[in-house]
Amino acid sequence: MDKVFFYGADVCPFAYRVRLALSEKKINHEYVPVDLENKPDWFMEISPEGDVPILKYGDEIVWESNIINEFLEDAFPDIPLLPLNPVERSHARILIEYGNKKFQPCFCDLVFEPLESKHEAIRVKLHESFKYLDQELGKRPQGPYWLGENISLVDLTLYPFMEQAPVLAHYRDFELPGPDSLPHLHAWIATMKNRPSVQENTRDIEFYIEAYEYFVA
Ligand SMILES: N[C@@H](CCC(=O)N[C@@H](CS)C(=O)NCC(=O)O)C(=O)O
Repeated sequence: MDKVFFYGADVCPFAYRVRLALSEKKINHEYVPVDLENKPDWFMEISPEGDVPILKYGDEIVWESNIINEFLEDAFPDIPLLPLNPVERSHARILIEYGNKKFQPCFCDLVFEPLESKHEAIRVKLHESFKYLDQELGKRPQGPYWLGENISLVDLTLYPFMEQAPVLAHYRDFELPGPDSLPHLHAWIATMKNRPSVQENTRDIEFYIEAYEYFVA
């Protein structure tokens, strides 16, 4: 089998998606942490956008967190993280698409927007997005994961931002509403926190607060 190298950074929520997939699929790999504040030349040579995460499979490079996770799904199908039924697969991808195109850009806008005068409008949008996720999850009462009893790429795509959300309270005055307001989301977050893949890779909020200084500067 071709050797798998994973280039990431513990602070990066996109890299976290891939760490979770590697762990869930029990893929033997070598993790190479990259210092984002001082990216080495060898890394810039292999990373098309200068971003983590990057996966090296044999001599080939794969990039973009969700594309990497889909690649892992194709190359290592033994422990699946997408449903086998094509319709259910497409529905999973619609949720992933929402996470990528609506929820996560809003989260990142709040992190990266330097003008305080613009923060309130983004906070409102982000609250709406968390509410939308909670309502969507509520329509899937079978649980405990997004697609039912099995963890999937949907969980892995969204969870890293849940773990890092308290950073927004520290830097951007954004409080994640509690279980009264987001009951389904909080129940799912609690389930994820117990997952061995999360426990192997989780970092505490103090770590994120310090590491995010680089992003919010
Ligand atoms: N769309 C990319 C986003 C990756 C991304 O933004 N990575 C950040 C770290 S979280 C990065 O490497 N930034 C380069 C830098 O900080 O110079 C993905 O999903 O993989």
